[in-house]
Amino acid sequence: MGAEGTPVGRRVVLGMLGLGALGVLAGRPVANALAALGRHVPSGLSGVVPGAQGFRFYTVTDEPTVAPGDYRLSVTGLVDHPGELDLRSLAALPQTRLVRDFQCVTGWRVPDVPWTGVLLSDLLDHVGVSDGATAVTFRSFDGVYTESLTMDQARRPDVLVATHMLGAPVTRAHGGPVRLYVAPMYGYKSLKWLGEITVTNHIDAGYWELRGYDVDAWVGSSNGRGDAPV
Ligand SMILES: Nc1nc2c(c(=O)[nH]1)N[C@H]1C(S)=C(S)[C@@H](COP(=O)(O)O)O[C@H]1N2
Ligand SMILES: [Mo]
Repeated sequence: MGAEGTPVGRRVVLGMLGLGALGVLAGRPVANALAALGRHVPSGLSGVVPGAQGFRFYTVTDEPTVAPGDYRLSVTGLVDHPGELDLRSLAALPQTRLVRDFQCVTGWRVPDVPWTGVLLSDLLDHVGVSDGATAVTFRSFDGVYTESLTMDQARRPDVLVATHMLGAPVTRAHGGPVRLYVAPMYGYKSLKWLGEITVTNHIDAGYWELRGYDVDAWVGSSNGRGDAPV
């Protein structure tokens, strides 16, 4: 599979649900696992309903919410100036616009998506990265989803802390008010509901990577897929 616009197959959806269930079963009594699976089924099914512009909405938790005025992005770890950035502080940093495809590892791809926000590299310069830092870890304010990038990947000119996509503020369903957009990698790297950035000296395998996906998630050369690069 893998052509543009290919619907997510039943096998893939069941496969993803299965992976989620396995992760839960590994650590908890079966009754809890079944309850958890029940909670996750609606998210899995909503993932096969086409969203705006060809996106599908994916989440492994209930969608978290925060009022824009209460939003804070915490930046910690190996940085010179740890602290919290609100939406106003993010808007005051240099803004970058990218128009690039979005490709999910399950097969769907949305062409030519406009994204705007702060280059992660500019944000890292703003807080100052300490000597010895080699990686960056991200956590969503849903508290569950995590991702990471090497410092070289994080410094790329196509990795964005996005406040806008599709010409409007990032919606709650798409991870608003702030999400990551890692253009050259599969969608699971583009963490939604970004709450915390930690500069570190090691790679932390992310949510889906602990469940079998490649940590280096390049579109076209990872996860055994033959997609065209983004
Ligand atoms: N917090 C969080 N971020 C996430 C996910 C998630 O479940 N939770 N799913 C990822 C996956 S697998 C994809 S393909 C994209 C989907 O983005 P969308 O829901 O805006 O289409 O979000 C990524 N970021
Ligand atoms: Mo995905």
